[in-house]
Amino acid sequence: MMLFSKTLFPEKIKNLALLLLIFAAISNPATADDGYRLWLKYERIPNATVRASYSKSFSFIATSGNSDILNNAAKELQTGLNAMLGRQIPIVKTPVSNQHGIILTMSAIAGPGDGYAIQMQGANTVITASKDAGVLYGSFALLRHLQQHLPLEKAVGQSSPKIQLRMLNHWDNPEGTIERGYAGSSLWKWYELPETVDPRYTDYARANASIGINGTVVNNVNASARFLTAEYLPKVAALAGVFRKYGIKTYLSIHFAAPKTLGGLKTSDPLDPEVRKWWAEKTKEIYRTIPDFGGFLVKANSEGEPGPQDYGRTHADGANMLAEALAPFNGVVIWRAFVYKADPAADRFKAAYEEFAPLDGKFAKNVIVQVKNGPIDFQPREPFSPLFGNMPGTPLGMEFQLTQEYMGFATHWVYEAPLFKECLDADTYVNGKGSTVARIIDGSLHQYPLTCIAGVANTGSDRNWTGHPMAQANWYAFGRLAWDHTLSPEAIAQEWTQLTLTTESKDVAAISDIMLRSREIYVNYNTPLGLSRPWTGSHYAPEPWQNRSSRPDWTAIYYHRADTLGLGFDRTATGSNALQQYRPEVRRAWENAETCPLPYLLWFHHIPWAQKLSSGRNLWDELCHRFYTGPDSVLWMQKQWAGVRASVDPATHTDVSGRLVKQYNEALWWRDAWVLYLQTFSRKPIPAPYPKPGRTLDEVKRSVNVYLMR
Ligand code: GCV
Repeated sequence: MMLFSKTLFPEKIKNLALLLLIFAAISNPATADDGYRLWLKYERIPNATVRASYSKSFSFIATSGNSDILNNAAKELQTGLNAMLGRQIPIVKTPVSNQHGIILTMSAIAGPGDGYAIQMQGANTVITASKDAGVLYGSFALLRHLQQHLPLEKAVGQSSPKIQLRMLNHWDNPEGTIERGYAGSSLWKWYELPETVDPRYTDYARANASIGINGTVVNNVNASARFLTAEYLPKVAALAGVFRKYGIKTYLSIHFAAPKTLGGLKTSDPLDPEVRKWWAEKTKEIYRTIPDFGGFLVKANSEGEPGPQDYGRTHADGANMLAEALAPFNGVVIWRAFVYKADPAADRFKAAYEEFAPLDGKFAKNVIVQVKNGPIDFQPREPFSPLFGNMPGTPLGMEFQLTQEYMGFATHWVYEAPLFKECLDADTYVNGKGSTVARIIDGSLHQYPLTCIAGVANTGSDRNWTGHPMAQANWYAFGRLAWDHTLSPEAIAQEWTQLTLTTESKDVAAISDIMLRSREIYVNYNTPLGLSRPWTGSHYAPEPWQNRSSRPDWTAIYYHRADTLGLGFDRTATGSNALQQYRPEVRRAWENAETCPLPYLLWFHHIPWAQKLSSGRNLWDELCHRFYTGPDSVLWMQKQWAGVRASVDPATHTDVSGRLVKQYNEALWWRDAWVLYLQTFSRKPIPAPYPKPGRTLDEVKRSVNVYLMR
């Protein structure tokens, strides 16, 4: 097709239009931004004074050591500084006299593990750490500082991670799909590996190292035994070869029944000597292939996965068998506590505690029990898991979910740092006031010898890594909080925005404002007041009416318990008594329906429709208020986002604007589904000033059915 037809555009106008197009393209180089560079953009610093002051300080990068990690630290500084300052800065072995530069050096510093110190010695900037990985983290910290155009002297300081193992868990399958992945297919090209090593793996490692992540589990917890084969281990080794140069260890999820399915044994019983031998041999083989292999992540006796209970053994028996095989190599077992039996009379909320709390102290030294933040499954809001605080003799690791399985996939903009932080700051009261979840998982409360935090990755093969451009912030925030859980979601949002979108201060404030409110907005139209799981298989389309499944806890009605009297799950002493699993101080805060904070109300109480809440509204009116405020707030997000158009890359701006339009339509979909369905029980009118939904319940159900069609 011709761009300009002759009849419509006379020659002169055509030339003028072409000139304008070319001018637009030249003056707007930012259109080239496809999100691939994440927060490592290193844009040229626009302010000449700032540039000049940095330039004076950075004439060279000196590194005397010679490890891959140190070399990568120097290389990253060079790449970043060259781009930000618009000049070439050499990497040298010894500092250049009469010039100012960066010196990377290793020497013992105070503080644990991977920490670093940034100091000014004379006019040189010195990054020191006990380990080369610390120097790498310090280098990224300096680059982060400079990307925000902050005064160099303010970079001085020391920082150490509060948690030892800071990991991503990938739910990636051997055929390239990702369970609950919304950003394309797996990053790992298993078919091409090990011969072809995609340069993207290096960028993945850089991104992780830049936020302090030091471990990655490359395959799904619903694990294929294939990863343990002689065919796959070299593929995993090729990835590990890239990651280790950035201080990242590689781990595998294992299939507990592998001795049978892969090894041809008659059993996978963890107490069987042949089975133990099989794992010991397999582990040796793994370490021969990947000498710094991190260990195993295990989902056992959960959602159909095999495990020790298949043989009448306990989780501890299973974990300890693997721990024994890994111990000679300093490997660890990360054993998941995400379990719930198919007991129709049980409250799924209580399941993990019931199975694991009695096993406290029975796990081997190199086992960590990994607990999801809440007792059910990564809902938009959950109370903290009651396991935190109840296993003082067993290192408990945290599992957060970055991929938005229950939070609108890659369509809805939900900044998750407030969710992470809400859980980390929750007080378990296990050793009195101030016994926060954060202090449990960082080991300071129970002196755990091993500490771990994991995020279920939201990355995929999409060019921008995370599908929704703003979901990059969740990966970023996870890493930053894993390093230092005292950081505020606000500080992280501002930092990420400056690194990724714009340094224009009023727009940084506007974007951070959207981010900070986004999770609550989503909760309002999706699961307000402590509702949960109003969906089935899709984990996306609203189905609060869904009442049929092979087991009751896979229906929506199991969770919300709507009836003509009211709504919510009674977990007090008159109901399932799940509250009993918490300390009295926590219980007291939640057990009284009059005083229970509204965000948790329906998690713990069945509330009559007409009951007056602390907000002054009755339950029905409060629900409607939230369901209607949710979509209205998405309109606010749209408006706020439109206001930052001038300072955000146009392609990113357009992309996010489009997603916000869809988010609004789907927020209305959610609102209408819930309100119309619950109205069949409450039999109350939609309160003023809100309009009645413009569709019937049947129409919403039909639209959901269409969504669910294969
Ligand atoms: C990997 C939820 C998800 C599953 C996931 C499981 C788990 O049930 O829907 O896809 O399986 O959690 O965490 O093991």
